[in-house]
Amino acid sequence: MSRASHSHWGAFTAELHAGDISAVTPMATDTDPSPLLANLPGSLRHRARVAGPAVRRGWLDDGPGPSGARGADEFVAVTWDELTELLADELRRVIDIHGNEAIYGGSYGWASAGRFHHAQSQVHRFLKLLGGYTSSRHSYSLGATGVIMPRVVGTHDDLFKRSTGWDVIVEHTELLVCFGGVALKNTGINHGGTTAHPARAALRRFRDRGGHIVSFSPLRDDVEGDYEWHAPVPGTDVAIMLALAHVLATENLADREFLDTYCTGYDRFERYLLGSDDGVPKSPAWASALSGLPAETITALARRMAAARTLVTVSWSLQRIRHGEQAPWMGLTLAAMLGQIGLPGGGFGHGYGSMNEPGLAPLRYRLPVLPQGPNPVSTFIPVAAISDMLLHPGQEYDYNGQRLTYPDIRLVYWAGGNPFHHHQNIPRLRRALARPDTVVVHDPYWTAMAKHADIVVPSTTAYEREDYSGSRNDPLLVAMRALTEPYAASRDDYDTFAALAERLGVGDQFTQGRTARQWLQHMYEKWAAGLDFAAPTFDQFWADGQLRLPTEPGLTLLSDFRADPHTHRLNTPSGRIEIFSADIDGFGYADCVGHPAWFEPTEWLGGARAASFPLHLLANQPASRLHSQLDTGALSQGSKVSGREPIRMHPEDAAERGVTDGDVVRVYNDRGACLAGVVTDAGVRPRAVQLSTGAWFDPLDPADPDALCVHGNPNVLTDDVGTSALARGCTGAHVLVQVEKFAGPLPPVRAHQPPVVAER
Ligand SMILES: Nc1nc2c(c(=O)[nH]1)N[C@H]1C(S)=C(S)[C@@H](COP(=O)(O)OP(=O)(O)OC[C@H]3O[C@@H](n4cnc5c(=O)[nH]c(N)nc54)[C@H](O)[C@@H]3O)O[C@H]1N2
Ligand SMILES: Nc1nc2c(c(=O)[nH]1)N[C@H]1C(S)=C(S)[C@@H](COP(=O)(O)OP(=O)(O)OC[C@H]3O[C@@H](n4cnc5c(=O)[nH]c(N)nc54)[C@H](O)[C@@H]3O)O[C@H]1N2
Ligand SMILES: [Mo]
Repeated sequence: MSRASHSHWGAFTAELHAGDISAVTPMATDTDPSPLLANLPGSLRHRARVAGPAVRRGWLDDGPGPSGARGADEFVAVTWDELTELLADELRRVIDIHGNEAIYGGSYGWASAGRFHHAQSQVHRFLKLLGGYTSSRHSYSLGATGVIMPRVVGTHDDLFKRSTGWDVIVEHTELLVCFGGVALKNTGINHGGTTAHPARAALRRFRDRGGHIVSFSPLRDDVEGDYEWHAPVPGTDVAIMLALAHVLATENLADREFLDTYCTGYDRFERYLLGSDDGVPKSPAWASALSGLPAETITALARRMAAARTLVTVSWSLQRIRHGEQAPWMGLTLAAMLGQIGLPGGGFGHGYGSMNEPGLAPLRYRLPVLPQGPNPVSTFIPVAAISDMLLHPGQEYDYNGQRLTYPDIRLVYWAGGNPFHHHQNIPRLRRALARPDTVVVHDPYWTAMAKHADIVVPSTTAYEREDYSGSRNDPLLVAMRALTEPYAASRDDYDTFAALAERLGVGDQFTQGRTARQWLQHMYEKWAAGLDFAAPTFDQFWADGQLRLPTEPGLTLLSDFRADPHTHRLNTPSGRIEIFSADIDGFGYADCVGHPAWFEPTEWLGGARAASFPLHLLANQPASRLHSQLDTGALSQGSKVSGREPIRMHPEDAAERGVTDGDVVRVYNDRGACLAGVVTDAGVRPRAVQLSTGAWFDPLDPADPDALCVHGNPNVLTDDVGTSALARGCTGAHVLVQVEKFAGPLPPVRAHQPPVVAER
């Protein structure tokens, strides 16, 4: 039997055998399907699935309260009725005694691609009906961009959704200058799924037409094929961009008319650029000393950029580091100085090669949504402040011009994300998770987060229920069939919340009397009624399996603003691009001033820390899976070295440490350590090493918060510090480490084994 479904990494048809996926065929019209589909076979009945509701032994025996045993304790199997009763009573207790603010329901994460069974939407809707929860803002993906770009260009979403199309780039761009490459390993993915992957073919056509690519990146394979590769000291991109700008300013190559008409504050920025006040011109020689790139290379590139139709693109990784606000802001400023913003094929791009979305035509309509009421609790945190919040209740902090206070969280509720994947400094996270009274996790799998929970709720996967999916830059709404029966006693998150809501007296408000299937139909019909064309009935859509929707091809980012800056004024205080922001300047932050600037990072090869930890680790997105999802699958497992996550390093760095391909090494710094398997590659910049995220956290001794991770999760090493007081975004992309050969007997990898679940 075979059936079709959809995922964040593409649409497919699955062959089914014995209740599991046995083979997967990509949607026929997808000309460059994601290799991640290969992780699906065998995933539905894998032993890492959570078979039934489970409660941590210590919590069951002693009741709610802080506990350092989280992550080390055994579990006790309970029935669904027992689970519903325990969890409902605990929610009631916390709300009655501590108030709704004491529930942290941010629940960040990617979960499934479906529109209805979207775990975050479900948990948020449920908690709102109970009186609300402390929420989180922005994402680990775009923590800095999400705050800085609305302030300086009036939007962050439109930078992706309404980005310059690949078709326009192919036809008009002459020079593509990439900070962070255009990594095709990342374009397989889109939130909500994507049925076409045009980036690889577009880059090929771009080159065939005579287009040139210049890319700055520590990894040669961040761009495929022939191009001009520069591998400066990681983290020095802003210095290089400043030096490019310096050449434009001093050689009269900057477009003054564009700066006068469409921007504000260039004069203030130029004083900094030229060193008028600090005596430090941000010249190519200055940037050369920081980045290791020859000054002449920078000067020559600036002249080439001014002479050609140039698109400057900044990958998202560059804002996932300390001072991450600066790279997108400075990339925009550089593009503004070139004066090509809004011209076909010129200007600014953010995230080509970070996600499939940039370069794709947007839908003309929004997709069907699960309606959400307001959250009665207004308290929120910037998403990556989770450990700070749990460790420092009552503490004040700065964020985006506001003075906020961390709430006192008693109950953490997670559905659809994995903090042991996404958060930095896992030893600190484990101490933070010991603080609340209760931790609740819904997940289909025994992730490290589930193993650290008190109450574990077994969710179905997207392939065991009906849904539909799509994303805002993809023309197809795709029906997701139930491929198999739910595994063991797992339940849809919706059904779990419906039962809890019923017990807590808000059952009717939560379900509105609908089954999941009725919700799908209801959401579809409500949506279809607002369209200006006749969509098929729900039954027809479901029978067809997909619905093609009109898109807006041929976009150039900010072309309407360029054509008419008054009618299309930007949503910034000046209505223009803010090269100087009076608002940000007014906040007085030492780590984010009124204009883009170079700040010395902590985790970089040019600083004092590199004396102890001389390698720059790139914790980038894995080519072999989406985050931690399906780490058990064939593609992910096939990439491991002696069962460990691969660490790629330059052959000279390996030789210096007496290690070679296939060796297991200990990667460490003063925060933690993990094992990894060596892969040498001359396409990695010397003194940079790559250890992608996503290997399931696997502590050698689960009772020790500082335990060695035997599997290779880089977040045991990363620093839990925000980008700046402005955005407090995630900074997990970079960390300094040392690497040494692992001498001892190799500990087994147990990450994908369930914990002990005792019968009652
Ligand atoms: N060091 C470092 N850290 C990083 C990054 C980095 O570059 N470097 N990148 C960051 C970025 S950009 C991101 S987006 C985050 C990603 O972090 P996450 O989104 O938290 O990671 P995922 O592994 O996708 O976690 C999704 C979880 O949802 C579960 N799930 C799937 N379907 C369902 C469902 O239907 N119901 C429920 N209840 N659960 C479900 C999966 O099993 C999985 O455990 O990581 C961040 N962390
Ligand atoms: N296969 C796969 N694709 C994914 C994901 C996944 O988990 N797996 N996750 C998706 C998600 S949620 C997101 S947010 C996006 C993230 O998209 P990005 O943040 O852009 O992805 P990364 O792979 O972390 O980084 C891209 C490249 O930037 C380079 N880089 C790192 N530091 C520097 C630097 O200082 N300077 C320069 N010039 N280059 C640098 C690295 O070599 C890296 O390969 O990816 C999405 N795509
Ligand atoms: Mo992300």
